[in-house]
Amino acid sequence: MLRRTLNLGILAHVDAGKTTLTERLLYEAGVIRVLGRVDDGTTQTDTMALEQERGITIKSAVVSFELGGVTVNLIDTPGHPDFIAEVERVLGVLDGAVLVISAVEGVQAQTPLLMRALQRLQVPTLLFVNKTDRRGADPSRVVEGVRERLTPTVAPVDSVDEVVSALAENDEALLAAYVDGDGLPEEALRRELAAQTERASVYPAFFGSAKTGEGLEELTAGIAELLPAREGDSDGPLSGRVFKIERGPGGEKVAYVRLFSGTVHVRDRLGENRKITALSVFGDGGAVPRQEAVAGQIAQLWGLGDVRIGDTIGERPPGARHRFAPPTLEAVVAPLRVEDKPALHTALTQLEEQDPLINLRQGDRDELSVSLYGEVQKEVIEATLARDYGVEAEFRETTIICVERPVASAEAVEILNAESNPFPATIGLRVEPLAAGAGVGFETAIHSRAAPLYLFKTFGSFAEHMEQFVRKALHKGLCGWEVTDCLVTLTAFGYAGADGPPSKRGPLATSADYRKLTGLVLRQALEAARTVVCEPIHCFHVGVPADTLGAVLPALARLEALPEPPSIRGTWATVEGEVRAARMNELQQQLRGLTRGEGVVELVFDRYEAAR
Ligand SMILES: Nc1nc2c(ncn2[C@@H]2O[C@H](COP(=O)(O)OP(=O)(O)OP(=O)(O)O)[C@@H](O)[C@H]2O)c(=O)[nH]1
Ligand SMILES: [Mg+2]
Repeated sequence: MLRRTLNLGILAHVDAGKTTLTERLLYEAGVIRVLGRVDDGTTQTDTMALEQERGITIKSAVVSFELGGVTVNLIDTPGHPDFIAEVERVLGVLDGAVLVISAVEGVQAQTPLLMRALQRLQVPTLLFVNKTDRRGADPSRVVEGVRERLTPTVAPVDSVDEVVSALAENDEALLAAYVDGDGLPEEALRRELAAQTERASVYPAFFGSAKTGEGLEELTAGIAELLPAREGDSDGPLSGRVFKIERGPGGEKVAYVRLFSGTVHVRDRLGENRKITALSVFGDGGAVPRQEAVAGQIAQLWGLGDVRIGDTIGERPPGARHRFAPPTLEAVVAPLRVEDKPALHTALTQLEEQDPLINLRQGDRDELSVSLYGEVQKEVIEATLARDYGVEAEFRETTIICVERPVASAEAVEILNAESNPFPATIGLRVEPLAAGAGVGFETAIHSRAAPLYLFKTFGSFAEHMEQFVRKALHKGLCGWEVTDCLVTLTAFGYAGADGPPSKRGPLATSADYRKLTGLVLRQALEAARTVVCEPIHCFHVGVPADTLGAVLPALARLEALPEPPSIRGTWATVEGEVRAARMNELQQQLRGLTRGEGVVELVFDRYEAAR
């Protein structure tokens, strides 16, 4: 029998109460008899020892409960910005989301970032204003903040007028009917609310406390009525996405896959070195061993050898992907004992499978380095190496990762048989600067007949390979940094003997020839265009005891941070502004010293800017 599934992400700024809410939903659904607490390290989703000790979520985790004939897979995500990559991977597998906002703190640094991602991907989303039991909770002020900073179409469900006015933003006829007539029947209003929520054009808001359970009944009803549970096409072509990888107790790899279409069975082959040896499906409270998993479900698969996070199973799933800014820091990792070097390499390789953005690389002097979002992530990797792999390692000083942007447009061509061209092919590439933050685009301006079909079969596959070669070549720009924010166009292409009779053909270029020639030509184009090195700039939000402001503000000035005027509420002051990533570490350290350890700082990447 087929059941409908709702894959539901819980997202929020750090500490807003995602894990507590997840626990509460499981409790209300009868999956657990005793309510665990984050502060005691007893929740269902913060299961890693490190999560329990620190009281923060580090990895996304899946749990499941039944709600009116629908299997709801809840994905609890971390809120700390150092673990934003976990959120990024989860975004691609959701049918819906709950964005949690604290009723005391309101919209926080990470909230708009998450909301923008949900909006861009058009994920149907409910807002949950949590912690209404706490002193200082002010739900209507929070709704105002949401309206100003997140979306004008927030619909607080406890106010019919506000719901109607949010719905009317997208449907004027509705407002007319409401104002002219005797109001709308509640049933019609609910249907319209569900329809607009599914289109992500309106965002219903609920209020309550994950801690006390207040308001949970309404939220649960909202999840059941307003979010779209799906019944996928299990007879369709296989299509799924790997969004999480973990190691089982015996060190074996477990891949979490969301299936969008089709069915997988135990013993299915999903490619070379990839035979499913066992699988579990989320449902009935947790992951249950099964023989098959179908469209809509989340399954754990064993036996997929070299699988990596983000991999596609079968056909590429529908929908766009969202990428947050990549890590802006890097650090060299070295073992304390020299003989641990191979073990360190193995351990980091495994951690990279679970988090490719750490981008493990071996430097000039055989040093291993990784990319990082921040200090907490660094501490977590260090602790994981020691605990799970028995490798004591230390991180050298953290440095920033810059990018390069082309300054002007330029084109370069290497013609077949020219003296400067060691490869039996012709390639021309044009590089044009794009707006900051646009990323890399690739186009081909050549005729499809020019493609070397002896190698790539179709024009599409040829273009895909050329794009890969270009992207690879862009990894290292003129100053050694990744080149970004540019459009690269393939303007000329040819290979030996493309036109002549077979007997007259010279050596045919190999795939490796095309790759190397792409690198050569791209470099020439970049040299002509010139590049500028850009460094990461972060927004900071600092909270300090008001009596320390006199020391904090001059310190910010010394760090070249650009603070806005502080705002003071009672004994607490907050300051926002910008700081170069290169000075983030000092900012965090100095703040601790200047505020008796009470100061808190949040940093969110904002943009790259020409380095000074
Ligand atoms: N008073 C009150 N406290 C809450 C509520 N929800 C969560 N908390 C507390 O807030 C703190 C953070 O809760 P978590 O559930 O860990 O928050 P989180 O969003 O999962 O945090 P991260 O996963 O680290 O981003 C804990 O001390 C909780 O006990 C609530 O509704 N009321
Ligand atoms: Mg949590």
